Amino acid sequence: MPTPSMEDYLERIYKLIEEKGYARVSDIAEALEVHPSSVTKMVQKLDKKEYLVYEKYRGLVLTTKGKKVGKRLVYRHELLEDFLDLIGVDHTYIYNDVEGIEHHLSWDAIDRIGDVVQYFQENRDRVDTLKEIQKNNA
Ligand SMILES: [Mn+2]
Repeated sequence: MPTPSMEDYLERIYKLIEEKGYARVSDIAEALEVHPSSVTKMVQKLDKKEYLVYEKYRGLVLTTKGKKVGKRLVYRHELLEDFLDLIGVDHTYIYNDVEGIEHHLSWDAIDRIGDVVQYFQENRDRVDTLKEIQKNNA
């Protein structure tokens, strides 16, 4: 099981590769707001754990295991953003809230939240009903 910090890196690397086709140490450092030397250290650790293959001058490539985990982590982040959005959380809080909770939920909880998101997405009247409750509670 990757640590929260490893998860942040894998999530970011997966997204960078998805968006740009590659992930350089400098890109990762910028995206995570950390020093490039920290990135190099973590990338070596992820290499040792077989999430990626890192060659100093050729960059890094996710392994099958790294891709699988990265994809799941990006999905988890996006699902939690959708969830907080659906339940009406102010957009200015959503990103930081997700960063705060994403590493601390079981995959069971993630899947159950997935059910709730589906429940609302399948019938937008349900969102209106929730908004009605929230209006009365405000
Ligand atoms: Mn995240």
